[in-house]
Amino acid sequence: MPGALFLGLDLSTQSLTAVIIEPHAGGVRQFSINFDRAYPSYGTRGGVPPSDDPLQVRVDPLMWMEALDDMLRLLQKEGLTRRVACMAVSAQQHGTVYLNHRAAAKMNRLSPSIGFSAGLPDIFSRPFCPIWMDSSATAECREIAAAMGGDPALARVTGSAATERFAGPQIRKFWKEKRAAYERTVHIALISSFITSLLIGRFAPLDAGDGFGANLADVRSGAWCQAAVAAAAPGLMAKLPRLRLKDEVVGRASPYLVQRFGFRPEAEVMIGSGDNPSSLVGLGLIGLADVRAVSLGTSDTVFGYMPVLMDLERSEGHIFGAADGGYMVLVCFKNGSLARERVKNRFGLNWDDFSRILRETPPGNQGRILLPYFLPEITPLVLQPKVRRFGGLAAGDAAGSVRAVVEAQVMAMYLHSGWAGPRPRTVLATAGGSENQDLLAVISQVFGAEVRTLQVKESAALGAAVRAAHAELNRNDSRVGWREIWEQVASTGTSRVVRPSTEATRVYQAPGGLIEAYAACERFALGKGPDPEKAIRAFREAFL
Ligand code: XUL
Repeated sequence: MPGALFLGLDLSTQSLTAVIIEPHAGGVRQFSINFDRAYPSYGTRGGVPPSDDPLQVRVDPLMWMEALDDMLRLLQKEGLTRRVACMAVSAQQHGTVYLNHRAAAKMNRLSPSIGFSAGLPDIFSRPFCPIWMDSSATAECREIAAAMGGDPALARVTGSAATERFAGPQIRKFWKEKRAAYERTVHIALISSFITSLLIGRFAPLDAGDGFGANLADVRSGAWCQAAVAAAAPGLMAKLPRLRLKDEVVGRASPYLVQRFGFRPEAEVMIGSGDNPSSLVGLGLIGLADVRAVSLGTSDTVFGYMPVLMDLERSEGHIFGAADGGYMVLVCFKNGSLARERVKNRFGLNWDDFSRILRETPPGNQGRILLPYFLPEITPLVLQPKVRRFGGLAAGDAAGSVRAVVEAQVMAMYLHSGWAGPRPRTVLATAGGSENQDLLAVISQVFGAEVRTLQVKESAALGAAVRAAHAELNRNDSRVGWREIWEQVASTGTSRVVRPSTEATRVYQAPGGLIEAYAACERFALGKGPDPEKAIRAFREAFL
């Protein structure tokens, strides 16, 4: 179809973003809806409703459905929907959506005169969906790990040790606490397969990019693991979506999409995926094992492509599927942009002040260290939020705190991604925080690597659009490679390159450097090591 467009929709924690690409013509169009601003009646802050229990983070799926409706309307108004040849969903990972016996039929026969949320208010067996920020399933993690012979054994099979935010432990908690509602559940989707289901009007399968992040699948065979599924909850296998190892088209635009928003009935829908696996595509990393990505969004993540499945017995980090049937490695930090924002707001700064401070303060922060656990942390696992200061960092020291929060985040990325393969020479930075050149400078100094950003910052939505284009351009077995398609449609160019400084990197990485002192602070906070002040003194003696 001449002038065909490819649509990527990314439902993240705080917003819904659409990216539209037109191969050959070049150019990317982008639209975004921020949940807090657009839907005040849900009372969200940063996309989630406030909760008395910091471990519980649950979101009303009707808000996501309102946003989907509004976004598709907007695209229709712009005259874009009728030109879409294929579309794909990317979504925040791990969140589970619980659907009842009415869901399939109602999705299928939704009247085009009303929106998703007004037409489908009663398809849920659980009104709120636990999302990736929920850390409340620790007891269930322990039970599942025990049933599977311990965390190393579970990680060898499913790619991850038992993880609070993953579907297996979350579903187990639901089964334990709300048995009748669990019995009423006929289908448990992840958010990516749920939104895809809304587009095709029936339950969609789940891809391995998102599906492996559940503690339920066997990452070698690519199928649900009977033992892990049984360890989560009885009768669960029948409620799970079909799992698919690589990208594939899962259906066409539903009659609802055609009539309400003007999509063509032939418009195809690609399998959905998580935001990180989608970013892997959007950054052009499929097939490249020596580049790592750092995504600076609500969560901070470090991830990269992994061609061959390697040693899986770890207690941290994850292995997910990649769009080409290969694998990706990922480490996730919950105290990402929200922690940077807390420090900025606490001192009444704006982002320009924040950047200026990063520029004007020395690498190593003169040995002042902060552990930024404003929220419960995922890596390392810290369930009780608590900000700790070391090396004489005063609570009222604005400049010291700005540098300390960023250094802590980046040193944690460095320390906890060492298992994921050789250290990268290039890091691609993406998502909101990658706009900040001075934050990129810290990444480049700590990693001792060149940091690049691409012009399009929304790599997850872009990746979804590229996945849609890949499906269309590979119709009739034409075998157009991922890299080729990415270069055609998405490589709108590097916007920035930050090169490391050997001297600054030495401050972090040399023996006795700040990374060692930071690691000592972490061990101390986790109850696994002595008071770190000695390590900090040693750092000061060597580097100040
Ligand atoms: C990854 C993770 C987060 C969410 C954020 O494992 O939990 O990065 O995907 O949207």
